Amino acid sequence: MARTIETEPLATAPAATVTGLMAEISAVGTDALRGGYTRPVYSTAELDLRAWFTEQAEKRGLAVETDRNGAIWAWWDIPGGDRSNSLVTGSHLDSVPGGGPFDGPLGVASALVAVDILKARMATPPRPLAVVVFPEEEGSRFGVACLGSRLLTGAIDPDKARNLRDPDGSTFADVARANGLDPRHVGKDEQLLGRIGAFVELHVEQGRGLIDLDQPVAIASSILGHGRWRLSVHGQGNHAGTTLMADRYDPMVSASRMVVAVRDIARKQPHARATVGRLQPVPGGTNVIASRVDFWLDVRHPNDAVTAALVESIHLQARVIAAEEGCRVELREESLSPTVHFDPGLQKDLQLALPDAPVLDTGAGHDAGVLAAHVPTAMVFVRNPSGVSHSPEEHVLDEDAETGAQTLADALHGLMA
Ligand code: HGY
Ligand code: MN
Ligand code: MN
Ligand code: MN
Repeated sequence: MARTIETEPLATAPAATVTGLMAEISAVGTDALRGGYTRPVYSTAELDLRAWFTEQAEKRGLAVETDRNGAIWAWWDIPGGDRSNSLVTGSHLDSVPGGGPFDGPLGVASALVAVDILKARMATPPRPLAVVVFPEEEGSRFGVACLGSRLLTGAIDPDKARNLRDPDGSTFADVARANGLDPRHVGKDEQLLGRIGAFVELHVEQGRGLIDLDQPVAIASSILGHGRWRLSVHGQGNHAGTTLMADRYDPMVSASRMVVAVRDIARKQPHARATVGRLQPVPGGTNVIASRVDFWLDVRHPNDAVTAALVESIHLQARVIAAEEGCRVELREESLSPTVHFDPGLQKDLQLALPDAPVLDTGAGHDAGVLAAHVPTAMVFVRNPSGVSHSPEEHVLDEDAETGAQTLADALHGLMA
């Protein structure tokens, strides 16, 4: 895969700017209640952004197709249209609840501008190039992160995917059908996967690495292994006023003790990250002692065996707490992604093109992490001066955004040689 990468001066200025495209994207899906953006897959906001992306791609003469799993592919074809050994870039448009403006959209906007830059340098690409938008990267609606890329690569069983339910109880099959997919056909797409020669995803950095190194862009080395588990704590639902304190089996108290235990157990393990970001009492009345509390655990560590051991310790401690509180606890794995090391050859190519760019790992999952098990994959990160992500404070400076797109264009250009 090693290729020399020469970059030529631009023939003409790029037609669009990342900042301009990001302004258009950021007008969609603002969340007045939480702040930031809330764009679950197939919500009105995400559908609006899909339409926006399709229009932007068609404006650039790209051939737009939606695959069996709902990912959108915008192709810059070579004469004759053979799409083998294609170069693919892109990211996602869905968000976490109250997310920042750049997580996902920056990679999509930068890919469109990179196409502009490359089109200013060449009439047709020596290799087919596609910009992809993967659905449900955040897993915010159906609970499994990177659902679209997992389906494409066969990393999730199609039946399990079809039966995933969103918080309103709609299944992925129902929602997929309502949005033009045939749920019977979701799943691994060998032919499409076989066309991808390399995948390069640009993403806002979701940490402080580039701030501390005072650099605008970085090349990714690896993604921390991570997983999601659902814990359900069962107690005795009852009346808040008539139930004496001594007569309570309150799952909210148990769950609260368990959340603190998660923090205490993770603190003892260097490099571990463990989070409970979502907790749901059932039925959820102010004057009701809950009968059940569901909460979701996100655990990450560079060593997959340590992740498993951490979850085991947390489960053990949860059972001890439940017993002490007269409750019962169940733990169920919802998704698991092993630690991913990106393609060394591709990484070397990028380092040739970007000699000043540091190499950083990341604790955030990405579709690139899923594809990496099947095709040579790399990531480029763009500085985030807030150092914060999955929050409205997430930020990218205009000049860094343009540098990112230029970097992506140069990297893709070099991979075309
Ligand atoms: O959860 C993650 O790490 C990613 O942002 N989906
Ligand atoms: Mn994210
Ligand atoms: Mn993302
Ligand atoms: Mn992600």
